Amino acid sequence: MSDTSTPFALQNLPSPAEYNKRKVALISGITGQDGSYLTELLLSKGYQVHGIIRRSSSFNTGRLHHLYEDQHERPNKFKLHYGDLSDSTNLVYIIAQVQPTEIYNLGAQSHVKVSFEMAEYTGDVDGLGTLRLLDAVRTCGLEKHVRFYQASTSELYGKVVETPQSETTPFYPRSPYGCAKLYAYWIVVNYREAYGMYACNGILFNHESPRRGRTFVTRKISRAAADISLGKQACLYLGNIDAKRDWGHARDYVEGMWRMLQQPTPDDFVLATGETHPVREFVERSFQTLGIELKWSGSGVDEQAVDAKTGKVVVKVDAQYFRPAEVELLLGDPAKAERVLGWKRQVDFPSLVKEMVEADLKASKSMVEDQN
Ligand code: NDP
Ligand code: GDR
Repeated sequence: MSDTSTPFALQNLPSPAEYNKRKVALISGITGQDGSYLTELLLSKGYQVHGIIRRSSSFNTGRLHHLYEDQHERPNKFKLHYGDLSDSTNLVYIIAQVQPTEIYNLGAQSHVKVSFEMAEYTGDVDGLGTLRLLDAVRTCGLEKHVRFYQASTSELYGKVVETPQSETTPFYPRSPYGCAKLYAYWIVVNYREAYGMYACNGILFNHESPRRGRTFVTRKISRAAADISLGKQACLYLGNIDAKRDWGHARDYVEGMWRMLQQPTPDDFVLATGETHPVREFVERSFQTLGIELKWSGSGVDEQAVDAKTGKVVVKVDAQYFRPAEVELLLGDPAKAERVLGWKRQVDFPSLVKEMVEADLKASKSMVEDQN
């Protein structure tokens, strides 16, 4: 049998039990939507939080701004490190330095449509990046010490095989993003089984918030509705408005991530609301929140909606936003997470839409350019 031990392991490590008396988290993707909420949660629980950020010519830490300032007062509580999921040596170095007790792998090229244009890059970062991080843990000899969370996704289900989708539903990804995340899912399962690592897949359905990236459909809609209501934008152009998603609030979902790493044994869990809504309904509710009723006409790529009061076209379907292959319906079954983790989403769909639209209305009114 070949030797799979780790020749570069850190020396003089305490036993796993002793090591885990500290609470030290390392987050890849800390500058993203989920990274920012997770950082808040872990700091509130007394963790020392380390994050991996990418070097960028433009400012990319806007979502952490309120926490970053605190860093000067709490220098040992929150620290950012330059790094990238495509750089193995860098990952080994960061892990050796930080010696985390929990790693949350949230870093990814996370846009499904972009993954069709950048398929190889998405495979490298979202798929192999996960392997690099797991191997970095092993290289440091920390595979029995660290708990590892992988940001898996409902995009693994892709084409509808059954609903609601649960931990036992077969996967059928429909994009290079979904395929890359499929590799990541299985390499996590494999390292758990092969090396006894505490590694979990959180199979998370769509979760949104006022911090959602601006090119994802919910935030694109909430921003446009706010700007249209203020006369700052004429029309919102969208792709497939009949796609259905199970949308929850990101703050609820990061709580579920943390809970997964506090169990006696590692396992995989779906986090979802158990409800599904078409993109069209998100559009209608967003405009309703601002007192605008929509009247739809046409069909397919010729569909559009007017403001019922003014008769102006405010929403139009645009073929350029359609995907080469679509995930038509996502509806998750969170029963296992509710039973085992005691997790339940707190924010319902109407409240989510309202919070996002009101936040964008406020930002648009005050003309403040946030960095999301
Ligand atoms: P975001 O797109 O908001 O954030 C992605 C993060 O990954 C950013 O911090 C980004 O950095 C970072 N990143 C991108 N490429 C690299 C790289 N090469 N090396 C290191 N970091 C990188 O995603 P979310 O916060 O919404 O999602 C978090 C994770 O959860 C992702 O893995 C996503 O695929 C997954 N997921 C998300 C769901 C959702 O509905 N939000 C549902 C299920 C899974 P930068 O800021 O510099 O771009
Ligand atoms: P998704 O989210 O692909 O589910 O992936 P997105 O918000 O991009 O799309 C949701 C649905 O809306 C349709 N759609 C549009 N989407 C975008 N982005 N822009 C449009 O103009 C538009 N018009 C219609 C899409 O076709 C799709 O059906 C998100 C990401 O966060 C992933 O990282 C994560 O894994 C999954 O959610 C779960």
